[in-house]
Amino acid sequence: MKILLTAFDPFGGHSTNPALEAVNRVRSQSDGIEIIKKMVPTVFGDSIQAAAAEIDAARPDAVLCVGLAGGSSALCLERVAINIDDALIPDNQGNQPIDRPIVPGGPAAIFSTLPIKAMVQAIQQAGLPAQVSNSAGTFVCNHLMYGVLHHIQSQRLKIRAGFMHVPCTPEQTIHQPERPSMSLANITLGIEAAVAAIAAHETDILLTGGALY
Ligand code: PCA
Repeated sequence: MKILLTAFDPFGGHSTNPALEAVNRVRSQSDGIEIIKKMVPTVFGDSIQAAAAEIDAARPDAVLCVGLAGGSSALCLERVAINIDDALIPDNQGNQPIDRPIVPGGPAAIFSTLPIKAMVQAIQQAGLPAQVSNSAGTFVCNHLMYGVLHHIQSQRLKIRAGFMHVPCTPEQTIHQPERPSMSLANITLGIEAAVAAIAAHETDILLTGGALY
């Protein structure tokens, strides 16, 4: 099985992006899983183009896009991407779209096709906090997730895809001690557990993962 991992370059004033650092540390080969890695720019449009080109060239069986969610305390498996860009901050090229559809006329939302519950469970079993998230935001991460899933749907590719948000590292929070963080080693471990769950589960398991509000 071949799995493509994508991660973003640093953005929004951060000097590093733990998603990228962790993806770079993930073992490239384990238990019959071949990992391909692709850095994508934190830029509306270009991020989807870069990931779609890599998908078309490498033809992976599954795609896991990884991004930073500053302020989150757990590894978050995104359930759904919505067809809207509404940027609170500019991307790395100064674009700041407001209420713009990602794909005009496209579906309002597209669900992850990865086994997110199994991935949450695998990460928890590795001893790390993980949860299903019901919103990937409206910045470049949601944009990429929607774009990748829409590309796969419209090209009728047999590829499962989805998105995982990761917390800041402790190094990023030294001046904001109240901000949650997770070490790079643990983020890497969590991604590896998630990857193993993708390979082990063709379909998802039935496990509570909803939210009351
Ligand atoms: N996180 C941002 C964009 C790039 C990244 O790593 C987001 O959550 O949209």
